[in-house]
Amino acid sequence: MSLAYLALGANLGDPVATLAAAFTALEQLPASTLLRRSSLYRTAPIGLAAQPDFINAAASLSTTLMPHDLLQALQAIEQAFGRRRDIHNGPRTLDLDLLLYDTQEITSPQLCVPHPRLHLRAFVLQPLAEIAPDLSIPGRGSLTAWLPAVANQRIARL
Ligand code: PH2
Ligand code: MG
Ligand code: MG
Repeated sequence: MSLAYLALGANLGDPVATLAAAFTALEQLPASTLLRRSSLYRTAPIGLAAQPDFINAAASLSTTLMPHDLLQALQAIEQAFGRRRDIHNGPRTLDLDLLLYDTQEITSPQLCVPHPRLHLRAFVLQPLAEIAPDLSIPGRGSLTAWLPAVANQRIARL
């Protein structure tokens, strides 16, 4: 069994309903158990400012899926929610990112774990800290140590 952490995000359509439905889809992943889900957070868009606020959340999963198989399963859920080819950092109906997989460091064309920007984003750090306050990020140290650096990024728990 491995322990994986995921980020959920949406800013098109009805993002609150989408994230609720996405959690249900995560509960139904094969060979996996959804362990924890964070609250939902309304967050300022990062990267491309001229788009709606995002709703973000985090989840933890115990799974026997290998990282690339888990990634494929997450992408299948994104597709089922109508995800189209994206503008980089642009608006999306549902984004499911694999943040961490045990303590593995993975760099492949499809997948980078830990997610290379997770420690720079309040919309990832804060939901993650809610469900795993003692988490450490391989190569980057304690999760909560990164929170002060993103205190200027707008985020509000719903
Ligand atoms: N996702 C992005 C780019 N910018 N900003 C917020 N607030 N939340 C996101 O999930 C997000 C973003 C690309 O995946
Ligand atoms: Mg993504
Ligand atoms: Mg993303």
